Amino acid sequence: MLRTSSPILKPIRDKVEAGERLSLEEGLVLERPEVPLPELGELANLVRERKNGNRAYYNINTHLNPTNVCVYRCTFCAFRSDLRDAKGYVMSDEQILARGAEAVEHGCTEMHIVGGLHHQKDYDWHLNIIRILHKAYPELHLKAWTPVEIDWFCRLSKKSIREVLQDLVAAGLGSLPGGGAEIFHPEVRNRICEHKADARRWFEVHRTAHELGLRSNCTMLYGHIEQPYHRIDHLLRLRELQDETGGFQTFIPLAFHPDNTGLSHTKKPSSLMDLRVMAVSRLMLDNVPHVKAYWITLGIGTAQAALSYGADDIDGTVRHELIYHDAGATTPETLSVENLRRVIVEAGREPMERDTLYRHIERNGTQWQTGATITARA
Ligand code: V47
Repeated sequence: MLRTSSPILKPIRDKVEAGERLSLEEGLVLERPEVPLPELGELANLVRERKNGNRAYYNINTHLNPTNVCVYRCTFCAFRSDLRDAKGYVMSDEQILARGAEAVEHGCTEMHIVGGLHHQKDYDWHLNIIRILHKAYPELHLKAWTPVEIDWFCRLSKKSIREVLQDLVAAGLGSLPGGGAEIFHPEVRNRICEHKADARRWFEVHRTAHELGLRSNCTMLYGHIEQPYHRIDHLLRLRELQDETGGFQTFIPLAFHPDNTGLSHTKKPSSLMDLRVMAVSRLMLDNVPHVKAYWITLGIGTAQAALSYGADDIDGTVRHELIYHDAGATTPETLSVENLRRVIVEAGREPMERDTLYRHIERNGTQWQTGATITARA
């Protein structure tokens, strides 16, 4: 039984307590400012603890962005570069392999790989990144390329989504990250990233990945020009595919960082908005096992609070993160395992290391082995 008492939340509270699904209209109620945030948090926490108990997951991971040169000009992006800009770069195979070596030295279980769409790099250049890393470091899980990139590879190779994903799996791809989702609704998408893969294509890539047995994540970029309706619509579209395939592991709400972007006139979302979006996401996405409070974008304090507002994961050690730091993130570049665990314990949760596929990791320093699969209750 919950302590909440607000009349506006009563019918929703009854449904959540009974484990029933919330509608679009109810999602819009949750978004209303008169709904007290602590009560919303308490409801989301009920779902979070039902699914994942007191545990909070983290992993030991690193990022790789092979190039920032990009043909697209998404207004929210501070990372992209033109080929001739001073900040433009392309990594060589040696540099990429050195990153793999560094990851293994640090005991990483995962490398998160995304980048710009470089108009002078062919399909095989991208495939080769996965191939050489997997060959040299087969123990490292490669979580790579968003649907925006997969769609680009389809154009480069004239292959279907399925064929491209099959090529990538054969090269060593482990799973897909959640990026490129932004906001699906065309009223927003057409204003912030009109050139790139639309919602239909984004879902086609994840559906095909799930059909091939791959797991993937999903995200939502919030706190820019979108309205509450667009966020709820976004969450319901994700919930619909998850009903169909069950292939999403975790949802990550991504707080917009405006510095050095085409939307630099907008303000970064407040911590209160971050917590509201976290809680609403947990309540609406009743079929996604995990919700992640990505500390890089939220900041440590808000990520800690988010562990009581629906989130059960804080991502990982992270290293070489550029997308948020180019856009003004003031969080550190990496957190040590000791610090990650301290952050979780301070938030009153029990830290548990996981791999990308949510299997428990048994670790002794940089040596590790995969244990049992962690199952979140439906
Ligand atoms: O798709 C880009 C977002 C995403 C900005 O799957 C921005 O585990 C805020 O998807 N302010 C990439 N957000 C990051 C991403 C991700 C991160 C961590 C873990 C996982 C996972 C996925 O970052 C992009 C876009 O939505 N983004 N620029 C910005 N200025």
